[in-house]
Amino acid sequence: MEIDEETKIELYTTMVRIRTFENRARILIRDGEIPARSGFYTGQEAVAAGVCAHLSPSDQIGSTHRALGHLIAKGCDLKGLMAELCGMSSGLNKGKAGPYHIFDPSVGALGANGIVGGSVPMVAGYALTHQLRDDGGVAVSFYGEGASNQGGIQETLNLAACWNLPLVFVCENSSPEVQRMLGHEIDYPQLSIERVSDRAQAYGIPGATYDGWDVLEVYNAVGDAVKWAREGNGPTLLEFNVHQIEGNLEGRIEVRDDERIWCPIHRFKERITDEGILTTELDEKIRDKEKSKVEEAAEFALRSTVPAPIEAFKGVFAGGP
Ligand SMILES: Cc1ncc(C[n+]2csc(CCOP(=O)(O)OP(=O)(O)O)c2C)c(N)n1
Repeated sequence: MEIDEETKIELYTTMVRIRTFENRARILIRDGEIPARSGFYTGQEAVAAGVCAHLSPSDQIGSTHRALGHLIAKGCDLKGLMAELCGMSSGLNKGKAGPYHIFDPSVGALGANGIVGGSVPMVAGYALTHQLRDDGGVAVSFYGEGASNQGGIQETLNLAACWNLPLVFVCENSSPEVQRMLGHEIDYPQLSIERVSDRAQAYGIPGATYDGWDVLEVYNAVGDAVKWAREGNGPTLLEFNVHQIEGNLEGRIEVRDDERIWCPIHRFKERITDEGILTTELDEKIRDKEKSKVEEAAEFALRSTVPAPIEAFKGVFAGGP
């Protein structure tokens, strides 16, 4: 699929926004302003950007314990997001969700989920709603390879296939060598299941594995799967190999030389620079703009107030005190 220049810049900008936001959040954790640990998405930005570029606010995503990238790409308000991380009453969920359960239905972000694989069956409910309403909407479920053997995910794959749900399964595989699947350790080629996406054939749905560090490859693969789902053809299982860039990335957007080969932002920057789409001036403009938006979000969060203790009882149970 030919991808236009505007879309390429949009994908690049989304990835820069995620990296910039997470780097700022790392500093806030270090400074004790975010009173919780958070799973970071550094190195996986191409997947969230490439997936969410195909979705509108009326399409939903279900996310993981590394949700910030997904939530930002889906359009969550940066101020509300940062304030939520800091546990403030101005946060998207009034400071009650924290990093692992942030959600924002207004943009179709069903939310982070601290339960590995937990959001997958839930987001299938949105897919069923789209099907019943016949509104052409889709739902996307993000999960990791560690989650992929959870019973709830296998049941959801089965149900989505049986009911032909408009649901795209997006598995971000960060460690292909530690799959606990049949065929990995025994020599039965006819039973061999080596990739998460190999499971798709058992459910009779399309499935394939792609490079998750190549944002254009992600964009193209998801474009086909989303179109397939919107047209009523049912679910697809997409697996993206990713590399989680570990280490101390505090406050810097660039990764170390030895990490660059895996860095989706660096790779894409080189590519669109070679294509003459990204100039040094445009790159600086994008980075400055994202940095100031993230800084505004951090200032907003730091100026906010923590919820009063009584708030703990509100919005939790119907009929509470
Ligand atoms: C049901 C459940 N089991 C175990 C955990 C503890 N846990 C947190 S992260 C994690 C690993 C998840 O691996 P994967 O799904 O591949 O995601 P990744 O961390 O690689 O992005 C585990 C086991 C959990 N949160 N929920």
